[in-house]
Amino acid sequence: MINRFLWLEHLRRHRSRIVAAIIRHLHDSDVHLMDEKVYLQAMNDATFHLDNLFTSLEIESQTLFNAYTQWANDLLTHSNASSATLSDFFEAVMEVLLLEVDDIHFTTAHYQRIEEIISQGFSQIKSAAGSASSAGTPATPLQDELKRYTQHLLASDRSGAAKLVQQLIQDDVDVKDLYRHLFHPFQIELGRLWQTNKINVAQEHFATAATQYIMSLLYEHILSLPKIDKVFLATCVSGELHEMGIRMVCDYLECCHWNTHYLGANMPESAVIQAVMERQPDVIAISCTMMYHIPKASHLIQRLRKADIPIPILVGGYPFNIDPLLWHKTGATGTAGSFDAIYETIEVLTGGEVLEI
Ligand code: B12
Repeated sequence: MINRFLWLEHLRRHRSRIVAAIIRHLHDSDVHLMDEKVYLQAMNDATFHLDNLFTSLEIESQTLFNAYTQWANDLLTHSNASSATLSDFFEAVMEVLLLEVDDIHFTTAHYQRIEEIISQGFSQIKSAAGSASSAGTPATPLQDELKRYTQHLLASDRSGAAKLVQQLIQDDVDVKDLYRHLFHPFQIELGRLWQTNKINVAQEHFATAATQYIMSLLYEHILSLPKIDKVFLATCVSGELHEMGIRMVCDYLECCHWNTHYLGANMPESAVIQAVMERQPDVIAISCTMMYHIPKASHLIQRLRKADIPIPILVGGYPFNIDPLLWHKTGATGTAGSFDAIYETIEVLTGGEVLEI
């Protein structure tokens, strides 16, 4: 279970004030000369870094904080900001937090814990050139098709990408392979291109929306497949906008003859619980991409358990692929990363069932 640390709650309660103090510390006397847009951006960035730091401490995951510092460093390097910016930021965090030590809510020992996680995070950063590159990826099926699909969408050619997929269906390519070897790697590559400043937010949004559209063209086929008497109910935690991953998982499981009940992004806890009560699924799946949403996944699981719902609960998404011990801390029954591993896991959890056609 994820512990609720009172000292972290204390810092969270004072987050806005701490963020403002960090900005003042970083920009010194220039702070009142800052353009409003620049100031708001600095506030957003600082809040984002702090939320990730506080969550790493709360879930006690050095692994995730290391991944975060690497990611933030890569992002800043590719955005042409000075590579010292992130370390400047965390130095300012330590200066500001020193003034917060009051020996009652926030002690020297807590301060040292923060110092330790930050210094370990920084000691493992690799140069951005190596860490965010896609070079050296092994050959995969549909590799050429993936290249062409990417070319179409980066050239804003949605119908070219759709025609390519329709042709693959006509050529009897397994729909599951489209998820495994086309849509999934394409979305990951899109993230890398955005992070390394090779495409902008609009290009990323366009390509993601186009992939959603192209996936929807497959639904007639996917939903008409025969189904076993099993239901997989899937949701994102509240605040979480990344729903493509769990949507793909649902489509994939429909191809494996499961029924899925997909709730999508940003689901309020009570509505998830109500849907579970009404639908009575065989497996509940909770997806979470942003690290700072992990406590919400844990909280939702606690509420489901308290409601005496004896259904296996899986958690998964980006951070769970980085820290292999994380699922356990959320109180879930398990996790899995790849489509095949997810299918195998739910088959094991529910005893398997042979499709009778
Ligand atoms: C598309 C996208 C978005 C879209 C999402 C649209 C949508 N409809 O889903 C939008 C524009 C909303 C978005 C917003 C943001 N994004 Co975004 N996004 C992406 C991107 C490019 C692709 C996501 C995706 O489709 N992945 C493909 C799927 C298949 O992968 P997946 O989700 O991991 O799912 C797999 C497994 O994890 C698993 N799985 C998933 N869920 C579950 C659940 C269970 C129970 C199980 C068992 C398994 C499982 O199954 C899948 C198959 O293997 C990723 C890049 C990436 N590497 O993922 C960035 C990425 C996740 N985003 C990122 C960021 C920073 C953001 C923003 C903060 C940007 C901003 N400044 O606003 C916001 C945050 C929004 C929020 N509050 O949630 C970063 C996160 C980095 C980090 N360290 O935190 C990434 C990694 C980009 C990058 N490389 O920098 N994003």
